[in-house]
Amino acid sequence: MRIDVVSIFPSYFDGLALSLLGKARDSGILDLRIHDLRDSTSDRHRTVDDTPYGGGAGMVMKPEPWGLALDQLAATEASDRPTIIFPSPAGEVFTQATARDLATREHLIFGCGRYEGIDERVFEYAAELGEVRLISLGDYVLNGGEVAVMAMVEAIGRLIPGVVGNPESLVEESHEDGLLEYPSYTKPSVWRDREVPPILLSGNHGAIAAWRREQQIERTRARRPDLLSD
Ligand code: 6GU
Repeated sequence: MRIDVVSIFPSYFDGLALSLLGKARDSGILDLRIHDLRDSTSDRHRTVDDTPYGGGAGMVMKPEPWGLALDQLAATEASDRPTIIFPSPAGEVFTQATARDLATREHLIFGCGRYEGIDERVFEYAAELGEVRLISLGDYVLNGGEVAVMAMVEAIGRLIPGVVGNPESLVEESHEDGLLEYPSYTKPSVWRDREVPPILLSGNHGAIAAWRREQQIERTRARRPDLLSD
């Protein structure tokens, strides 16, 4: 899978060289490339923003650098029509289902906005190059798309076959079956007077599976009743 990220703060993404995603990049499963939007400017000051038409607070990202950057990235051999994602608090909410969907794509391009946003015509133009998605991490506001894209790339990247060593660990996770994960314990069996639930030491795999299921349902009801309502 090919993933391109465009940002005016490319060093945010240094962390993606670490851990499982770093390994996936080294092995060639994931071709992840980070691009500086300012490399697509043509003035001496490498300007990426300007004041909003109609007035108002803050600055808006200019369309020209985005047009150049998207033209270059959409024309790669990675796919005919990339999926172009703009992180935005005004977008659809990112879920595990979104991650599963995006993990099947050949080529993702993420465009990280800053300031008050990107000139609206960029989204219209991008739709000529690929499928455009505006995606939010949740109902709160970040200063820009970078942190949101880090989260999305990690959630998507770990679903690419071969990135997570043991595929079973992908199945037994919060949200994969619509429920929160069951509690986990390891040695010692007693720690600071607290015992591991005895059923986990019983060796009865059927009873353990049933107990874990109950725990999942109980936790989901207590913490995330919204997940059970449909
Ligand atoms: Cl994707 N971007 C920004 N700037 N803020 C957010 C977000 C995205 N998702 C939640 N808050």
